[in-house]
Amino acid sequence: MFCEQCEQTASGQGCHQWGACGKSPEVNALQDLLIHCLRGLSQVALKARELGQNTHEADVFTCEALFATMTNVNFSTKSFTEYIGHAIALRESLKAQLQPIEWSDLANFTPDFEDDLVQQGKDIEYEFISKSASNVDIFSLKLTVTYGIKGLASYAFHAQELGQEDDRLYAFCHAALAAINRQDLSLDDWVNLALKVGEMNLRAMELLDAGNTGTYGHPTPTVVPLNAKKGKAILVSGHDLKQLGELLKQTENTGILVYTHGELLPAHGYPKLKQKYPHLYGHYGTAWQNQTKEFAKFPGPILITTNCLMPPHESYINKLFSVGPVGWPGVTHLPSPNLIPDYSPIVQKALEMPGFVEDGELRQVTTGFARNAVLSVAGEVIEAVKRGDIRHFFLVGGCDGAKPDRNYYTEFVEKVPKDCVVLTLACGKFRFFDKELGDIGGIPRLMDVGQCNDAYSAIQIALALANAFNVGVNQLPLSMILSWYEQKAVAILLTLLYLGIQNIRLGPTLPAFISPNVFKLLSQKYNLKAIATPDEDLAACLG
Ligand code: SF4
Ligand code: SF3
Repeated sequence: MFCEQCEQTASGQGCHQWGACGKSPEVNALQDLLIHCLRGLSQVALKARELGQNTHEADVFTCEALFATMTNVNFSTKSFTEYIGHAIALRESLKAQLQPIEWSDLANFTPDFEDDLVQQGKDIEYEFISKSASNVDIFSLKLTVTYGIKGLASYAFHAQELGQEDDRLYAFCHAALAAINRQDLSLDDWVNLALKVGEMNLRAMELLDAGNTGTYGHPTPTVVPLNAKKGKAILVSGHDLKQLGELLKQTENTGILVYTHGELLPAHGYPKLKQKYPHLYGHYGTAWQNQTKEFAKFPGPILITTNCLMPPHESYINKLFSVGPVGWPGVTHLPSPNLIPDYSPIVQKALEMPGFVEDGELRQVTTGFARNAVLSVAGEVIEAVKRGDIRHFFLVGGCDGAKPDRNYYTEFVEKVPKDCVVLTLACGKFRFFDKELGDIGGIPRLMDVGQCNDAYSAIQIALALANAFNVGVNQLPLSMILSWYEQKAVAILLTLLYLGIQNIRLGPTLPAFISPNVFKLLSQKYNLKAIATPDEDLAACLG
């Protein structure tokens, strides 16, 4: 197998024997086969779109299928076999609606479902690598585009669940997928395509922001209990607000309390989730890599809506449920007809399980500092900067992970001087989210902007500040200290580069799929750098 799409890739070079995430070579081969089939589907969908044919089913399916291939989402051979079958069926159904056309080999490729699909996936993977690897830099950019598209597709998938869609996004996903096999594009073309992924990802995050705020209201600063409350309980993990909202609706008046886990913490900031459903009680646990301990202890069923799912232990697998693109053999998957699963098996499980037998010691944290909340105090923030009370802003955001070198981010936040403000987002914040950093004249020194996709909100805050000070974003007293792990972070990084944001510090290690030349190019153009030590980086940012 060959996979180097995430930060924990084996030895920082690529997973070859078995995924460090727990992905088997079989699943990896089926994912590669699925991507290959999606490229063929993309060619046909592009043509169909050009001829005015409705491609909506193929559009949404492409996003979901790409999402399923992201790190820590789906580990089920059965699920990928079904996705492959569906990709071919959708492609053929689109073709059938068009006049006869001479299709390419890619658009005609159909795996032999009677034969070993895993071996066919391995053959496809070998062919792709051997055709592309002769030019290391172009290969690097092809992978960057592929991984960025996966992140973009995941956000587009969530946005459409909330009724927000843009045909340009779907058309771009198909165009980029169809381009991956092209041999005629130059290095510059590939760099531009990677930046285009960033541009389109900004649109995807904008749509998702519109979906989230349009459906659940603008987040407001909200105190969230971190302790347990006596009673039956359900835990919801992942990123999907729509599925959390549906589960809350279906658990109303059952007496069951619902807890968020991981990237769903910011859900508490949305008025139409927290205020509408008082049984959305609190947040349980920390970042994804601690789930094997945290899930084992949780006394109720657990719903996984997206990444990051780790290989479940036998001790708790039977209380896990998955929806959407998520899958693990042996975990109960709830089908989603019209995007809304029937959550009664989870309710039933919660009622059977003990729940929390006593209240835990009160601990809490505040979330909900999305763009509306921050910009509502923009005047005070600007005055505080002008008076010199606030010297600098740090956006310390991104993914968490198990490696000890991620302690950099905790140490960085601890060492941020008292006259500086830290904005944070995504699951990396769990290293420091409950630290009491105090405030500067009533403005909190640590503000949780939200999930990884709320990078959109952070961008809007930065643009508004730049506008207020009449400078460009790069001239603001703002430094971005980012941590990456999976492909959503790749998409967000490409968005920031597309926006021309300079001086980003990236860690804990640089992506294995970025070749030295491509990194050199990005550092020359954007001054993108690897993190050093918290002291060195702080000194450089404040200097
Ligand atoms: Fe390895 Fe990451 Fe790929 Fe998993 S997703 S196989 S850990 S590179
Ligand atoms: Fe975290 Fe997986 Fe990336 Fe949404 S939940 S940021 S790692």
